[in-house]
Amino acid sequence: MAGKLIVISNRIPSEAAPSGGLVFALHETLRKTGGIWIGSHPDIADKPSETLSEYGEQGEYSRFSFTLSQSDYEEFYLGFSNSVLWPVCHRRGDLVELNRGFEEGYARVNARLARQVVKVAGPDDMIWVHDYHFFPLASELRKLGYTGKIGFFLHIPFPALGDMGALPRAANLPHWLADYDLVGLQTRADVARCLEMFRAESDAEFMMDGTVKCGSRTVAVRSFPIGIDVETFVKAAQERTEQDKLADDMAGDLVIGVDRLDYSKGLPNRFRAFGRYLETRDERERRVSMVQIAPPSREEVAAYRELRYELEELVGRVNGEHGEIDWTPLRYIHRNLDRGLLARLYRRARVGIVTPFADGMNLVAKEYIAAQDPENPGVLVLSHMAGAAEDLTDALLVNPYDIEDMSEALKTALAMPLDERKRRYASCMKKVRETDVSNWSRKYVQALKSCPATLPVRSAP
Ligand code: GDG
Repeated sequence: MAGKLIVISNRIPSEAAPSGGLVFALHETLRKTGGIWIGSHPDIADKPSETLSEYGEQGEYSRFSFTLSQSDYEEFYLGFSNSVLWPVCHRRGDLVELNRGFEEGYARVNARLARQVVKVAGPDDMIWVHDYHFFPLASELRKLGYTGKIGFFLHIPFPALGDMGALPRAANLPHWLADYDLVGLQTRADVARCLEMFRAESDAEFMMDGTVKCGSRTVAVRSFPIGIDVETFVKAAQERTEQDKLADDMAGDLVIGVDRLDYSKGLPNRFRAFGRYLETRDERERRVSMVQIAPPSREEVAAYRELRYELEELVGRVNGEHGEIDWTPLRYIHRNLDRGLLARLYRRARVGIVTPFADGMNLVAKEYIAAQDPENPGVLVLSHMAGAAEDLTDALLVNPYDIEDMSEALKTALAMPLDERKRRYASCMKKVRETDVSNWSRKYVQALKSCPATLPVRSAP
């Protein structure tokens, strides 16, 4: 590559060797190519600077951060990103909170970030922007005359045209996206929704090579299904520590769920389905317990707080109705657990349950598969609405709105014979390996590199 790679994401790890899927993959990519990683500083500043600052340990590549003020945090991060774009992309228009301040904050932070980025980016560099916090960043960079290649990757679902109606008029997704050279999405279904959006634009033309021409700009829209760092996870799941004796002591079979506490993840219906399963099971069968790890997330947003109360009530109800003196069927942990322990819990669990209403990919589904013992694997029960269902077609696919369907799938999974479990595991594991996160970043960077250069501005002045 002639120039350097510049990665921009909301979060940036401060440590020299970060662990964990996406962060690890971006770190490895940058280590190989050299370049810059830019992300927001965790501290709030009174007056955000116009220039980036060095952040954390500098190694084979540079790390820079930008700071947010309190109003940036409230309007750009909690507001427009997480109370407008997140619900719209996850089909929850009812949870959208519109507020002119949110729009202004989003525009202000993106415009300032573009001014900061052009100070470190040259025309031969490639900029790779991550996620919904930065949809308009390419437009802002183009306004400043930046002519280099800019790619975007959306980690969450691309919204349906109908759901975009809940966005304020200032949110001009087609024009924001046309200023990128490559728009990467998780699944083929996301690509179809994105193209449908462009089809509704009067100035968009569809080219023979699959790209979309908008004014003088040409943008490619392709899917790049993300995955996990498979080998590290396989190893972590096999390790044993003193602490794990606890997991072995848990009587009966285990069903595991691991999700940030987010309304897109379908947790209340999952708990109801487990309650329904307990109601219908034969008392003489082995006891089955569900462990749900749900670390806190975005608690400053009202919808997240309300979900927490709803879950606490449901856990109480399920345990009250079905628990015994010596058995708590539903164990709910509202804390962040160690990653190694998670991997080992996945391996111990007969069933992994992942039931979002909408999810860009869902890495937990892939982690559960990677953690299994190939000789005696557990079964993944997976919502057909998670992006991962496009890859993992041999999981037990369920409808997350259908409590009975999920409860029956739990029963099927728990009773599944070994040969069928092995067959389904082998098929899913093949996909998990194919989409390993290092392949994902390599393929994306390669595709961005091969995009032909087009004019930097959308339309002639
Ligand atoms: C977004 C998209 C897309 C969870 N609890 C703990 C913990 N986790 C880890 C999991 C997994 C990660 O967090 C969650 O990743 P997901 O993919 O499931 O979901 P989002 O956070 O919503 O991520 C999603 C992803 O971006 C990547 O593109 O797949 O669709 O929404 O790795 O294991 N990790 C630790 N303790 C916990 O308690 N250590």
